[in-house]
Amino acid sequence: MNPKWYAIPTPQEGRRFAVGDIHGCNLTLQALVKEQLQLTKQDQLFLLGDYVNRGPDSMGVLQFIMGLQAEGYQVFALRGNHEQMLLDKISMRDRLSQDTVLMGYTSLARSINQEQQAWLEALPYFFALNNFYLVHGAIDTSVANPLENYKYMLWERETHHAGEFLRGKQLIFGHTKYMLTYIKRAVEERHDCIPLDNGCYMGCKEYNETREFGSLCALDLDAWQLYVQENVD
Ligand SMILES: [Mn+2]
Repeated sequence: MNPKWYAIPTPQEGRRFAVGDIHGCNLTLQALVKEQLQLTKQDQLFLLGDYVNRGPDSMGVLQFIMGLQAEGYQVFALRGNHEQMLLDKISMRDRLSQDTVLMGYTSLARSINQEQQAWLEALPYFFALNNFYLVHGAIDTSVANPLENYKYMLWERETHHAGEFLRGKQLIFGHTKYMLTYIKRAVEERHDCIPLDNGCYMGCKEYNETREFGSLCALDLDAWQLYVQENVD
C-alpha cells in the first residue's frame, strides 16, 4: 500500500502543527520541535516535505523524523521534490561506478538504508484535514481531478483560482521561499493559501541570512499561532 494522499482525522486532544521546508537543518528542526513546540504524543505534526539537501545534515533530519514516529509521536510527512529527486538517485545508485563524478546529494543517496528507502517511497503527496489541505508545492486546479496531479504537487509554485477549489478550506504549502513579513501577514490575514517555507537553510552559517529568510516556520492550525525558529545549524 502506497497512499498518494489521505485524510487525517482531527485529534481529540492535542495540537496540530504544520512545518515548512527543513532542508537538512537538523539542529534547527530539533530546537523547533523540542523547545518551541514542546511536542507531545497527543499532538499532530505535519511536515510539508523537503527534508534533505542544501543544509548540513540531511541524514540527521531523516533519522530524527523517523525516530519520532518510532517513539509514537504523530508525525505525518509529505513528499517534497527533494525527496523525489533523492528517490530517483537511489534508483540509479547501483548503476553508478565507484569513480563516477558524484553530483550534489549522490553521497546521501548512497548512504540511505533499506528502511529509509521504504519510508521515502511511502511518502504521500497530499493531506486533507477537516479544514485544511496540505501540499508541498501547489495544486493544479486546471484539470478535472486536481488531487491526482501529483507531479504538480511536488514541483509547481502557484495554485490558481485557489478560492474556488478550496471552498472555505485553507491550503498550507511549502517549496517556495517567502519573506517572513509575508508569511506573518498571510497568517494574520488568514489567506486562502499560507506559505510556510522561509528558506530555513539560508540561515546556516555559510549563507548567513537571518533577516527576511533563514528561519524554520511552524503554524499551530487551531490556535493559529506562528512559531519562527531561527536557524541554529
Ligand atoms: Mn521543494
